[in-house]
Amino acid sequence: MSRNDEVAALLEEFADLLEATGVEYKPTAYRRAAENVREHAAPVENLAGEGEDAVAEIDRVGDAIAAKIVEYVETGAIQELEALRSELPVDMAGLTAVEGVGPKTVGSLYEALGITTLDELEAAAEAGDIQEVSGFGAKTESNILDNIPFARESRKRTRLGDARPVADAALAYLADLDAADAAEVCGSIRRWKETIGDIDLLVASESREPIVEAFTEWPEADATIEAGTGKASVRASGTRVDLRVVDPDEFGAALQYFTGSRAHNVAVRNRAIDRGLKLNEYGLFDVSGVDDAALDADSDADAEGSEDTEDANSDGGQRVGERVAGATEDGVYEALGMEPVPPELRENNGEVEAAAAGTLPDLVATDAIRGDLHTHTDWSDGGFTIAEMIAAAADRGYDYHVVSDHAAGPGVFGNTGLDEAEIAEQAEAVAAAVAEVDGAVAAGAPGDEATEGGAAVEVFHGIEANIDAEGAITTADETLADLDLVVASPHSALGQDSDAATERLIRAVEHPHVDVLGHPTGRLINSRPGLTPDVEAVVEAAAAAGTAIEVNANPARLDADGDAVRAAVDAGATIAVNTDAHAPRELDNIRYGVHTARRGWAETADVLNARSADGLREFLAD
Ligand code: DGT
Ligand code: CA
Ligand code: CA
Ligand code: ZN
Repeated sequence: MSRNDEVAALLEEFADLLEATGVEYKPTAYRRAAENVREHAAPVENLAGEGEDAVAEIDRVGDAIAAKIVEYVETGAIQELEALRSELPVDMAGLTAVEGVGPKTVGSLYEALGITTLDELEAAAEAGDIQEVSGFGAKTESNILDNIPFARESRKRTRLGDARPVADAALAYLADLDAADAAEVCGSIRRWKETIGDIDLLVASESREPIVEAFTEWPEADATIEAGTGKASVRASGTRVDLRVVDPDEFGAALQYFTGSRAHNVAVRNRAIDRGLKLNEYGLFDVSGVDDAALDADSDADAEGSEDTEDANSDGGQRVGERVAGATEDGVYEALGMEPVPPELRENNGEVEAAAAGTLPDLVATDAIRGDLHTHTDWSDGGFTIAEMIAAAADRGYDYHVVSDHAAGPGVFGNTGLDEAEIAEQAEAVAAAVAEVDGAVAAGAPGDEATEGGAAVEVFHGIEANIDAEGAITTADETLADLDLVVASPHSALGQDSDAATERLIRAVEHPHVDVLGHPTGRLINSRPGLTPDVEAVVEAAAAAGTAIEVNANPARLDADGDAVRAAVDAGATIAVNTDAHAPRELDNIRYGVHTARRGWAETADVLNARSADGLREFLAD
């Protein structure tokens, strides 16, 4: 965690506690300041060294917050925050993991009933104490009770977006060690699953001890869980990180094995057996000349403890027969007559057969993305100006960028959403920002001079409109018609039943002005289940209507998920991968969306924003 991240987290905690104690407006100010501190290029401790005025130079950081930041950097604590913490000694993260429970509810329930933990919340709800608190009713109480198991369950697995940066940091550290020949992440994180149980890392090296020792000394590790011969586990950022060190000539086989999934591995291993081969974490072996007794001695490659047999002389027959592959992972697949299988597909959902037939999809890659179709600015709930967001898109070398702030409507907080007059006003502001930002041009006619060289980012004015509970779009048609692009998303009534959700989303994708269905279910990973529509029916309607299905790349959402993308691609629908960025740095989240689309077998040709600006225009014109 950088110092800026650390201060931002404190300001966010501050905001939650203020909100819990019933303070108005201030929490929003603290959250916006947090966002800007996190994003700020200069280290906050340097600014603090220069004094409060320097800190207050950060956008949306006023004098009061600047003073608190200086206090923190100088003393290691903020008095007022400490006081709030002792006034409200609650497990905020645990309690707010329950859908429908926000900081304010946490504050009220602490004051009335002294609830500080999830267990206490559950006990109080079961005892019927919550419905007695003013402002709460029997309905709220039963909702809380219903949502507690999900909240508890969800806190066991780490979201990909939280784990991936930890894995990347560990990988960079290990790859840099002199004794490491090669290093890779494996397990569910290499498959880009939306949540992960633990992080798995693999290193190839002739000398295991120095690698294991260096790993336990990794500065970002909070504790060592265990350390043995050739393997170790540490805890970092609340997640378990497993390391295995293997011989370089066995690295490919180990990588294939430890990437999983188990179901994929079973299918691949069966293919090996059919060909008189034996596949395990040590290699691929030709066992046609080996007698059955030797094979039976270790036939269960899955046996618990088999990993401990590392010495070639006491490997219990794991390295039996003639080695035909194992140094590289591609070599393992090729020796089995298969195309190498991209990790995202390894769930035994047809990829083994496709790889054998040579028909694996040409998956979309992150560098194929040419622009973001769903981004926010400070005109709604984003933290940055239109010009700042356009400049960030230009910096990334995108061909185009869509400004799509929230329209007013159900589920959009307070007055953060734009009404029709404000949308018209914003059109002028977008034009002004385009004129101001170097390397930006207005979304022009095809063949626009500035875009021909490919250097400029074409800016489209869009909107994120709201789909109400019945599937109507809550912004006027005339306004929608004037916009370059309309993303329509559900933000309210996310607990409605499946039939209603299906009808709602079908009606939305069939709306003539809707171009993209944004975060179709509205789920938040580990915190809100979201809508549960009949996915096939929705994607078929989208394909027929020419409306794209969004993969929202915000790692809290990843919505549509891989399974829904697969259904959409099978139905012939178009996919859009968007970050929904509220800050420049969030444009980087695009990779989470792309890898989710890959889990859904999406090819480059399926993805709307992998097309040229002209291709995008053509889609929008239809
Ligand atoms: P996770 O951590 O729960 O998100 O899921 P994974 O897939 O990362 O599972 P993990 O960490 O238990 O093991 C990593 C990979 O190693 C797993 O995907 C497949 C492989 N593996 C581990 N143990 C076994 C086993 O007993 N049998 C088989 N076939 N594969 C295993
Ligand atoms: Ca794992
Ligand atoms: Ca593991
Ligand atoms: Zn949204």
